[in-house]
Amino acid sequence: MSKVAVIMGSKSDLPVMQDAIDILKEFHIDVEVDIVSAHRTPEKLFDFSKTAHTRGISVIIAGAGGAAHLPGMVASLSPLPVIGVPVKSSNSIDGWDSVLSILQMPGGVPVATVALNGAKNAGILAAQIIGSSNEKVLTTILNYKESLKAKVIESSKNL
Ligand code: RP5
Repeated sequence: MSKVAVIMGSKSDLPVMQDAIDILKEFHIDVEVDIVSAHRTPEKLFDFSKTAHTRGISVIIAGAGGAAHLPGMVASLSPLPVIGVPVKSSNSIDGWDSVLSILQMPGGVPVATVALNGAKNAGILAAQIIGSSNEKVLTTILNYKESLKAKVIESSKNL
């Protein structure tokens, strides 16, 4: 079964990144969680990125704030799809620094960037990537979409 790695630059990113972990667990997808700092543990970043695809991981979700180099550097080293989560951290000016650091990648090295603090969508996107070649996960996503629709229909009934 495919696994998703959820990594973040600091433990302080965990309250935001927990949304990705929670939705992946709700979808019954295996998750590996770790702290990998581009600036404080560059050797760990290198080792993680070079070996992730050899350990059954299919998608990497990487969250960081401020001068958020983690997702881009992981994408530069790993053959796996990388989803970047810009985090509005304590050292972020207003969140735009995190967004642009992750979003504005050079040609050839994509990072699929979600909204500021958008870890839940990162988890859903990772599941959709796995679901494109896994019938069971695809069914889970279809059911999730149905549940979103049912919630809206239910709330409009109760107005
Ligand atoms: C970034 O700096 C981390 O991803 C985090 O968002 C931010 C602040 O880190 P701490 O100082 O809280 O460890 O590299």
